[in-house]
Amino acid sequence: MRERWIAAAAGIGCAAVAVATGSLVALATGRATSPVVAVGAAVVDVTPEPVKDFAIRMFGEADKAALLIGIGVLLVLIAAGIGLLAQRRPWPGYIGLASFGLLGAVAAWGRPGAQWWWALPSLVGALAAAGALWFLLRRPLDADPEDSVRLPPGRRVDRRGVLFAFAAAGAAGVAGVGLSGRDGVSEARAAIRLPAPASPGPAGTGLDIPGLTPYITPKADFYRVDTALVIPRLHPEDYVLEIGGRVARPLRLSYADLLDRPLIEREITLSCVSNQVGGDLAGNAAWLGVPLADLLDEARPESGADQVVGHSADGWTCGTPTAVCRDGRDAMLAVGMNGEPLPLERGFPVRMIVPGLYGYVSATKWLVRLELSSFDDFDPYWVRRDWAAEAPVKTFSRIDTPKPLSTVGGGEATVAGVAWAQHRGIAEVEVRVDEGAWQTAELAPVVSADTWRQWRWRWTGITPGRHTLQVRATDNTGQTQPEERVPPFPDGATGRHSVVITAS
Ligand SMILES: Nc1nc2c(c(=O)[nH]1)N[C@H]1C(S)=C(S)[C@@H](COP(=O)(O)O)O[C@H]1N2
Ligand SMILES: [Mo]
Repeated sequence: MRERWIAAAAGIGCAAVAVATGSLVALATGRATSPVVAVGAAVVDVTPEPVKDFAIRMFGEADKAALLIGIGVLLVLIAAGIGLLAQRRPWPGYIGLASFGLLGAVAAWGRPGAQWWWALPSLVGALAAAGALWFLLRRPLDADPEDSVRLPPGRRVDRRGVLFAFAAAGAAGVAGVGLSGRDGVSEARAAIRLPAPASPGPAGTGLDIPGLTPYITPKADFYRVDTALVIPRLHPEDYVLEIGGRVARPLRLSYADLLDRPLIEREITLSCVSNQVGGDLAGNAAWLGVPLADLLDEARPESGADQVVGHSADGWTCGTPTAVCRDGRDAMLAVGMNGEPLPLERGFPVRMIVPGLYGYVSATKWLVRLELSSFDDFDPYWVRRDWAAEAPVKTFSRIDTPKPLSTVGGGEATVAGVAWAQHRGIAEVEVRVDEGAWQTAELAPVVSADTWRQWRWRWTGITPGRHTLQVRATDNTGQTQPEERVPPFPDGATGRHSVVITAS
């Protein structure tokens, strides 16, 4: 029994050496990703839509951590199996480790924009693990026989050797942590002084009601949705944005070139197509950036180039109608959010923002290339997974307070929430209690049609018992939110949010 534990631990020790060495090599080479992350990213890309949807609902923003932990657990189990195999004969152990290395290498090669050397972390990691296994199998016979696994050809694996393998993996891990902070990206971001906008936007103010979503979303509370298992770290000094494809005049702009241009600052609400009725995948921020229409005018798109494809540094892609980018709305390449340089997880140094469209068709983070193409010629990441190619935001309204299933006392309450219909604007919000008549809510002032609007309604004469509050919004084109509930797939949810409370 005890021999088996040592053999399993030996396998896990070899895998630890592989992962730590592979991650170290990845960090040393710069752009290549660590083997576990490469495999994780490949899993994300091939996971069928319903499973991904389930994972997001189940784990929320912890979905990436859950995936990496899942891969880690699987890795430990397989490694333990390899250790047990090697206990009988060494070569199945070596074959197991080699298969691991190949899996990682193939996953890394499959990444968009992969170079041949992206396979190096996995291959070097597998070699290191094989070295560790060889070392474990050749431990001398004079080790404490109590703690050793006797092997048929007269060799043994002992506990000291296994501990040594873990120590080696730990050392490589510590070296990796040391290297990972060294790319200078965080320091470079902290040193950036953003220029004042040439065109500052009007600043909205919000209602201040306990439980109501604030008008401007602080960065820490802003929802985050992306496929990046590790956040791309782009150094602003090396940063180059290419504008190419079907244009008469391709452009190349550095980060400094972008900051040198006249910047606009606008409050714009961004929302995700995956948002459910009543959900919180939306946020409102002051974005500072370069007007996209000016850049497109300079690049001169060909007449048939009806799609602007945004390419992220990690290979994710996004398609926006060229006409929408040039119709006068504040589409921009954002460099700032709420008065500071874009946070790393928001797409530092440059992301796209287009008011009125869901994030997956407009808001490329870690933007490195804009490619003029056509909807006929190119399907971006989510469109390849059957989401709609064009996705203007649908009108939403949400009750933030009172909270579902809460108790309100005293016969009176303030009902409040937010509503959004970016670029059309919210004209009216109405609330009703149970099946009663719709009551008009008071709206907070807004600066443009591109932000959400807070609203409140004073509920008086509440009778004791259970009540259902329901909300609906009407946009500035006169369309009222439909009652019919449709799920987010493929172009955004509809339906009215309601909240059940108890009055005492
Ligand atoms: N590079 C990259 N950009 C991306 C995504 C992504 O997966 N990768 N997701 C998009 C989606 S679906 C949304 S809703 C917004 C979310 O932006 P946020 O994370 O800053 O809120 O980013 C968009 N930009
Ligand atoms: Mo999204």
